[in-house]
Amino acid sequence: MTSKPCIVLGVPVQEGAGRLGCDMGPSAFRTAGLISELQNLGYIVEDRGNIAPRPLRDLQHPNLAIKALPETVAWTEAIAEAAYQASRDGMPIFAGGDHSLSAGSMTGLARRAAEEGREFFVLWLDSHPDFHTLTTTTSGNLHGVPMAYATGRSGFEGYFPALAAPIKPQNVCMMGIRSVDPAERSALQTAGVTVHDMRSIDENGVVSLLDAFLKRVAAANGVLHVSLDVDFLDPAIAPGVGTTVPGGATFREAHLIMEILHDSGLVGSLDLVELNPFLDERGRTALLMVDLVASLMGRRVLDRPTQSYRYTPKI
Ligand code: 5AB
Ligand code: MN
Ligand code: MN
Ligand code: MN
Repeated sequence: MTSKPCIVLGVPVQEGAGRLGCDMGPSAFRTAGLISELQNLGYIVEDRGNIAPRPLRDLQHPNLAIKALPETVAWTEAIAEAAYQASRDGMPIFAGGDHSLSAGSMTGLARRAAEEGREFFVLWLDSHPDFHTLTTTTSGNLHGVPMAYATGRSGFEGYFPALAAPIKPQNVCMMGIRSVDPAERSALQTAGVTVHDMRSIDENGVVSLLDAFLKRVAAANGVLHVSLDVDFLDPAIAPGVGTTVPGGATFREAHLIMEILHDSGLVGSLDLVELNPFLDERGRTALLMVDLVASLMGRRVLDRPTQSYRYTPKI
């Protein structure tokens, strides 16, 4: 997929989620073999260790439901800068950490893409759209806002860092969606984001939905970021997450998405988020996530391309 090194960044942020434990995610990913799997596939891997948040500032928002706003902003500043730097040096892989991580990763990566004159796309694999603004969130858990922030929805100004390059909603494709709050639903109606809910996956299958999106990325000579929330997967196979939603992607659907993404040669960066090792069962969710990374990065069952190989890989 890439001859560039894989740059692994641990991001032990947990303040964005409703329950504690995502801070152990980076350790669990490393214990599950993230680094060695990548090396076994032939990549040079640079593990940059764990990111630390910037100093806290006193921030208060009129929405009193919001939790940990200073902490989340401090993390977002640090992650965005690390993402911007790492994307110059290789393929960044963010081992989270809750999904507030993506407020930093996506915006730092989008800034890099804009500077390089490349169109930036996001494949969002999640049961939730995370499309709340600071005003609409009722839980106050800021892992529910990163996509709204990164696409430039209003209400983040003066709290979160100013966006160097807002992501075009038309460049975002969500898959696996099955839990949407009323305010998110009405915002998504007009936003221009492509949303494939689980029913759409049931009816069409992941292949045609993903192919249509990848064709658009390729036609724009775009760079693709993949954001993988553990709760995209069915909780029966991935219990190590705080926000389980039944009816998620199966083992094969998830792997097939990763295999097709690999063959496309379009993926430039990856978030692995919402793993909560405290809720996991003997590491099985961490191991499954690492297994999916291996498929994304080119592991094959056979020693040759599969028969349905549809892309000319850009190696
Ligand atoms: B996740 C919910 N919409 O705002 C909210 O896991 C859930 O990163 C957010 O996708 C889930 O609290 C955030 C009910
Ligand atoms: Mn999420
Ligand atoms: Mn989610
Ligand atoms: Mn979650």
